[in-house]
Amino acid sequence: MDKSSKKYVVIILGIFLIGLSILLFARQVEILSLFKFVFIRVFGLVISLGAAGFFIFWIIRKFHSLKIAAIFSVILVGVSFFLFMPYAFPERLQYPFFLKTFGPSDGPSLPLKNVLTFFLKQSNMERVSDIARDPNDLPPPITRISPERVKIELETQEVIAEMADGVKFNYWTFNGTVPGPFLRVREGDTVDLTLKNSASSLHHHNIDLHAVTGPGGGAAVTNIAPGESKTFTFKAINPGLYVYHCAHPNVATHDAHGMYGLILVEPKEGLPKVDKEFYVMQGEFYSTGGLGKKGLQIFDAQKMLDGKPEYVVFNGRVGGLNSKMKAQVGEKIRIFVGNGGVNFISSFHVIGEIFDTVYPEGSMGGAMFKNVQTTLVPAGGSAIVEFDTEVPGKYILVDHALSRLDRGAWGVLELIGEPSKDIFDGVFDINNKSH
Ligand SMILES: [Cu+2]
Repeated sequence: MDKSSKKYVVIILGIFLIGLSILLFARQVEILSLFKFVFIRVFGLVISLGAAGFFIFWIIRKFHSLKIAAIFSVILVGVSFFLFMPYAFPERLQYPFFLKTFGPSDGPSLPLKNVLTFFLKQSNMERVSDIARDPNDLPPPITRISPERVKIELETQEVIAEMADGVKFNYWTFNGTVPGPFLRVREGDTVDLTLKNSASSLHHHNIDLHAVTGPGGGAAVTNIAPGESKTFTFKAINPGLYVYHCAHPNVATHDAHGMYGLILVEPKEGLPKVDKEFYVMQGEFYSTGGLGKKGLQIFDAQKMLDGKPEYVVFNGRVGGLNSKMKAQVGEKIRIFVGNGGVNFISSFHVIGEIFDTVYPEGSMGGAMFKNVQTTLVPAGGSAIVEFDTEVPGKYILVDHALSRLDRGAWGVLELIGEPSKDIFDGVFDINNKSH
């Protein structure tokens, strides 16, 4: 190898090593990992075309003039770029790049401008210490006997909070928690709902309440840019437990960031009295980093399309219900259960309890189920379960598609009181911490 050939080899090797170092570094820094797909493709393209051009130039130069060799090389590189560049660069500046989908509206890509703004401003973005809505946080039963005009105000907020220890997510929320507030109205009420989008948001939002009869469940008339607010009015004509969620395109992307909650339309005659009510909502979260990967996680649209969440949790985070659900033995319990999805159906079950009554799919006025072990909560649906409590101890709420426990889909209800040895008697294994 002559001296000039050695020089070229060193230059090409150098470029290769620099590229490799950037790639390895990019894996550690989230913002750079956004560009790894583009970077790999463009880097590969430039290297291969450059090498091909140089090779053709070298071959032709051996038998022809410098001028002909140069012209042929430029033609080759030009034609190659013409053919390959449309595939190497994204059509629109969206993240993730190259994602092609066929929904009724925009796909799950996020505007690249918002992604970059997020990373530039994320240090100033609001931090929420506990993203989980307290399962005890719901309004008391409605006691009035006539319909009224009710005002509801909600604010869409984009925040950063922990999914698990050290695992951070950019949540999009109603009022800064997942799920959003539990809304409670009476059948026949007329509701003026005002939705405000926080000025610090990076995305448009809206609200679709399944309790609404009308276009988009309200979504069609509540699209709001950051800083805007809109009001619309609906009459709650059907009793039931309904999901509300953001339905701004891409709907699945907004829901998979945590934008959902429940609205109860109590029947005219009210619900039977219970001693304690809880508010629990399941949801899935899709991150590029695998289960348990620490740091600020990037939303993974491909995993969402594939239905492969990293986290399946109750009330927005791993352990979102823990140490919060307590009742006395003898109390009658009602749990309002919702499922924000976006892909899974929940097989809701409380280990060690039997649901005395289930309002299947949150329906009211029809047949109720009695003595149920596990009930289905569809994506974008609900269920109400009621049960008497007889035996003290820890009762674990699960999605009985049990591998989801390891992704976070469990919570603990603690019953405090005197043992009822006629119903349950035995010696606990002191090494087993699950009771
Ligand atoms: Cu939204």
